[in-house]
Amino acid sequence: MGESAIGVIRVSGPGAVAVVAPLVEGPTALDALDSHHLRRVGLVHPTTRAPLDEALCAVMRGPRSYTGEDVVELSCHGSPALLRLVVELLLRQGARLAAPGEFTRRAFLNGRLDLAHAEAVALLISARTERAVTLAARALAGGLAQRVRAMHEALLDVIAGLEVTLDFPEEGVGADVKEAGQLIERLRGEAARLATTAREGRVVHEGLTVAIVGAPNAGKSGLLNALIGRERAIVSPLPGTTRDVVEATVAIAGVPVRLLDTAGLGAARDAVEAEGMRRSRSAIAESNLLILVVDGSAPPFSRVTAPKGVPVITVRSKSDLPPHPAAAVREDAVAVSAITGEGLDRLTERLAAAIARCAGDNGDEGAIVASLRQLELLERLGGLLAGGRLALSGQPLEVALALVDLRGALQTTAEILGIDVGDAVLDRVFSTFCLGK
Ligand SMILES: Nc1nc2c(ncn2[C@@H]2O[C@H](COP(=O)(O)OP(=O)(O)OP(=O)(O)O)[C@@H](O)[C@H]2O)c(=O)[nH]1
Ligand SMILES: [Mg+2]
Repeated sequence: MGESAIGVIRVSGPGAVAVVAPLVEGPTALDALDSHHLRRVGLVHPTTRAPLDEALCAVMRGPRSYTGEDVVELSCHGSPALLRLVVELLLRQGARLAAPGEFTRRAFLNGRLDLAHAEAVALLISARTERAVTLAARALAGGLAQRVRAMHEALLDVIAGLEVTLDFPEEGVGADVKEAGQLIERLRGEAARLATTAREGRVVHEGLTVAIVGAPNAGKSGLLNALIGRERAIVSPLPGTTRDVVEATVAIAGVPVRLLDTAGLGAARDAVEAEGMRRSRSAIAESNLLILVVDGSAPPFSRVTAPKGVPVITVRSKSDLPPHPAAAVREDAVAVSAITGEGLDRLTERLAAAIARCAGDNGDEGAIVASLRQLELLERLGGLLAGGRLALSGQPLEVALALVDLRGALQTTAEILGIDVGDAVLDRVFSTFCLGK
């Protein structure tokens, strides 16, 4: 909590008006305030009646409120001390502090929004780039929920049809098994597509980690500074300058990218350098992509090996200096000078292309973002539908077996939408919310 222009205190529940009323000065009867109107009120200490603040007060009577309950919001001035005092006085009147996400949890329990919608609220609040905001706003508008609800309905129909087929095999009633198989195959494709775009959406939302690695003195810290446009890391002609990992975040292709400048890798001369190199190796291990910096103006140095499957972009640094005759730099290396800025654009383009391979580059047409919970469920859904499809295409047909998978798939779509989910799921969803939402 810090100083701000205003600070909003939100009270929700059947007793909201009664809890706030003793703090409101004079003749303004909170009870008589019109719902959904802002009113300027004097706030006073409930027993001494000493003035505390002039605030704007809104009463929003349930069920037409965020939580579906009576809600009172006080927009006070943003002094942390004042806000703490007002909250304390409200607690003495019988309120209690809300748990993280409790307002949204109540909204969900009161049927004001579905679970996918509630999760979209959390995604929107934690979005860090414009592109992440676009995806979360689409989730809030029901992008994912609509598509999953359509699958849920289709599954209900096909399961009902297949159950009839199973019960009356001779009568030609119920679902046509071949058609049902085709429908399930279509749903499987849809689930797989949703899972893929949701996985890409999570990259846009959470961002990527990129370590800048190479030999001591290769120009790594200079490159970090040039990429972010400020002197974040110490640059010096002494090899072994960087010891701790230095972090900075930039947005590339709409994705938040955490750049890690690391200690140069080589033969350590003392224990501190050895610890620095150990940190470099763990930075490499947690990275999605590496920038390998090779000094083209110096003789070749020990090579850095990237973990399997992690893409590497090689940079030939210090391109403003004449190349060293023995320097061994890959053909496809990007020549960059941190001093003149040459090659920085090309490097950013290469980074953007590599990031697009993880985050999708379909111009966000139809792209979605989902919570981790939803993503896991989408992947499970695809697997169950594939199982159901397989059971219906075999000889002999195994309709009963297919139904086991399809009922699982139906249950999974219900869980994504938050129909019939238990407290454990709700705890998991709402614990990721910030306080006060
Ligand atoms: N001419 C030229 N010199 C550079 C460039 N980039 C870095 N240098 C110089 O190279 C030296 C090492 O640069 P750093 O960025 O500190 O190298 P580093 O890879 O971070 O080194 P360690 O942290 O010691 O591993 C410094 O003297 C820099 O001024 C460049 O693009 N051109
Ligand atoms: Mg350095």
